[in-house]
Amino acid sequence: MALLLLMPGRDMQGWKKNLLAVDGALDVRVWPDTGNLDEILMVVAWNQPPGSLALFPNLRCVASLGAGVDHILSDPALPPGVAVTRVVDAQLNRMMAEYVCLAVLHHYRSFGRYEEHKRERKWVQEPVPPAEGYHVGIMGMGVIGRTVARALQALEFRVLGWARTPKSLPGVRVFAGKQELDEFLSLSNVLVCLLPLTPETKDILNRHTFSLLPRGAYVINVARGAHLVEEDLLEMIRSGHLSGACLDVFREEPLPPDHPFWQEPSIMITPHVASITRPESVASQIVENYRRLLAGKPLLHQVDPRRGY
Ligand code: NDP
Ligand code: OXD
Repeated sequence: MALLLLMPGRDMQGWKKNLLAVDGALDVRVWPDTGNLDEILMVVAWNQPPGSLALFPNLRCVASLGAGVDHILSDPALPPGVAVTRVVDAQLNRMMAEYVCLAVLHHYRSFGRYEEHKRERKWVQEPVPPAEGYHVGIMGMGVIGRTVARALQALEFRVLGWARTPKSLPGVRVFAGKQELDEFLSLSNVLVCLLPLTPETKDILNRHTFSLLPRGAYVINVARGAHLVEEDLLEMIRSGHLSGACLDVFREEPLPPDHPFWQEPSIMITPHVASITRPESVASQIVENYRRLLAGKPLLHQVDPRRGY
């Protein structure tokens, strides 16, 4: 039986080395050198080619290389009944916390304005909003959202959260479900999207959502491009309702060179790097799941396909 790395565009040989460092006896194969298709029990997938997940008659598990599983659950080639797992990793959480804190501070301390002033050789002191009236609202209070909340709290930001189900977190007011979304939005001076992409959350960052944010609010999308209705963001920035956005994910990646976001001065763009899975950090949980599969034991970090995350 074998484990297949199916992650075109990633350093698959590097991943193989890291998996073998955990267990040198593993049969690890690297796409497209699959060998006998019948022997593939588990696939580690990211950007998998269309149709590829249907090639393995004895496939029992598809493991996402990252925290999100939308690319697997939405793949029509995923055979029914195959388990789907994801990565849960302290390093991944920490990197995301760094990125979001940086983006929030960039907005809070007007660094975008200082870049403009420098271009014009202007010595202008921008006001700093009183901390008590400045709330960072996080959509998605999962493993990563909660780590981000703690990092922002360490900087003494007022943090709000929104999740599907109620939860209590020290010092964070968490709103739950559609019925509490409007109030959450009305209080969020910065809106951070850390939701999984599901049919319920697709397009959630839209004109209506933005219109409920306080005037001058800032949007940070580090989840998935399909959460954001791109033309609505541009419209709300151009009308002055939103002060800008920091975007790490896009409907089309890489972002096409003629995309209007490149021209918008108040949109910060990064190329899906907010947090990156490091093979040396997660190899052991992937190997552990492969062993559990062989032993018929429950898997770590298995997602619920009906819930979508
Ligand atoms: P989790 O599965 O741990 O958490 C998901 C959170 O979203 C939960 O709090 C859940 O609520 C909430 N949620 C799900 N659906 C809804 C809904 N319909 N309404 C309200 N809340 C909802 O995910 P992670 O924290 O690990 O990761 C979040 C996402 O971040 C990933 O799916 C991925 O897309 C993205 N990501 C992006 C990276 C990047 O580099 N840009 C890197 C890593 C992740 P509840 O708690 O009630 O279940
Ligand atoms: C992830 C990502 O989901 O990198 O981990 O986007």
